[in-house]
Amino acid sequence: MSVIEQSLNSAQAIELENKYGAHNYHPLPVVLDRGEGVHVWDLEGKKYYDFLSAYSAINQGHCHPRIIGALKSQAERMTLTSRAFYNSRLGEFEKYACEFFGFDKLLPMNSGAEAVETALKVSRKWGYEKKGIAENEAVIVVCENNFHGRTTTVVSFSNDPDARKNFGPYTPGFISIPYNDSKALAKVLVDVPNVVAFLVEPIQGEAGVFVPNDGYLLEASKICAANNVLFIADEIQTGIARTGDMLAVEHDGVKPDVLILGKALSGGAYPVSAVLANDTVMEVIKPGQHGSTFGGNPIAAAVAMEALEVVKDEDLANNAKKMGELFRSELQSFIDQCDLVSAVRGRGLLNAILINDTPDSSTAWDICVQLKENGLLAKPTHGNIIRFAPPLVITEEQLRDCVAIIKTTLNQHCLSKGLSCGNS
Ligand code: IF1
Repeated sequence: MSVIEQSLNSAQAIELENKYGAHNYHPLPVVLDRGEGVHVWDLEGKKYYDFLSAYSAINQGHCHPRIIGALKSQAERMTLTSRAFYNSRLGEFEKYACEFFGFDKLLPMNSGAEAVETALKVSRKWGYEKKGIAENEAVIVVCENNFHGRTTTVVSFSNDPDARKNFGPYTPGFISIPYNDSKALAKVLVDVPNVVAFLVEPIQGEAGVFVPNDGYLLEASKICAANNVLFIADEIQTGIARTGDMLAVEHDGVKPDVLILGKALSGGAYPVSAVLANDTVMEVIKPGQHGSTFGGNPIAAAVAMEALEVVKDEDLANNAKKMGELFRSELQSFIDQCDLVSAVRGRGLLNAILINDTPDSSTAWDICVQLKENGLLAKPTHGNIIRFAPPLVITEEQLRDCVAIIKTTLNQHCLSKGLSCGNS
């Protein structure tokens, strides 16, 4: 019997992962086996609302028929050629995505971190060959509390001890400034020579869904332009309609010099990431200077085109905007009467609540375990923050059902702790 057909129960599946898998995660105790739309089922057949969407990779909903159809038909035709040869889908995808986002060129990769690394390399090379920075002197400005992936260069500029500690020696050439502070950006570009780029998340997801002030991204992009510094937007988590616009930078009317995409670029059906830029930047990359075995493979191209088409056809950005407004207003009225939760924040369907307890408390975790019991899956980030990010295909009826589950769960927790809470 093939491994896939083995019928495990959840406890057995968890035991296998604990015994044979590296312990680089601490998952919620649930074993997911099937997904469709906003729902997932565990091995015992229990149904849940998915309020994490695989960290915003499943914006189009689990197993979207059009995306799976594209995956299947391409997989039966040609899976991988390497870039030693052309393939029949890549050019079509590159054209489609460049026109979709308004750039001259696209460099295809696989994981988000690979795309971030690609953007860093292209920016450095542009700095040496176009801006005239002395070799090995390029500096890239990043924001405190950033999350851009887990490769050793990327964690070199993280200030999260868990992400960074004992992974040195670290890659030099990065300087951190406070997030949401355009004056700090202006100052660092005066004080620090050789800056080639500014890398920023339009909303800081992992840090706890920190939404910057309106106008911050626009101000930052103007400061970069005035100093001949590339503005790099990491839209791996905030992009592809998650925040109510196709790209989160659109909220400020910003067009980045370098755009990084991943996650929902494929609808979560296949690892696809990409860096987009205009010719003046992308032309610094010549044959043999960058690449990857799977980067730009025919399946990735076919799946990503269909995934983007679905976002457009189903108007997911507008649904995210509307459902997000409903979600935050519903929770705000509840929070106003609840001691347990101090705030709800976010944009579109990237939201989070702040639990009124210390980050090292187990309160947020305990609430997520209770949410699971009540049929909704979410995960804490940084201890006392719970991120809520359902697939963007969620209907108003489903969203109201989920708000009711969240309110009931918070009430249950309040009751168990003798706290006063909102109406149910
Ligand atoms: C984990 C976080 C989210 C990202 C941004 C690049 C990447 C990510 C803005 C790298 C990836 C994932 C990674 C995953 C959990 C998740 C995450 F909690 F880590 F930070 F979403 F917030 N830029 N985020 O959010 O993309 O290489 O993973 O494809 O590593 O635990 P990747």
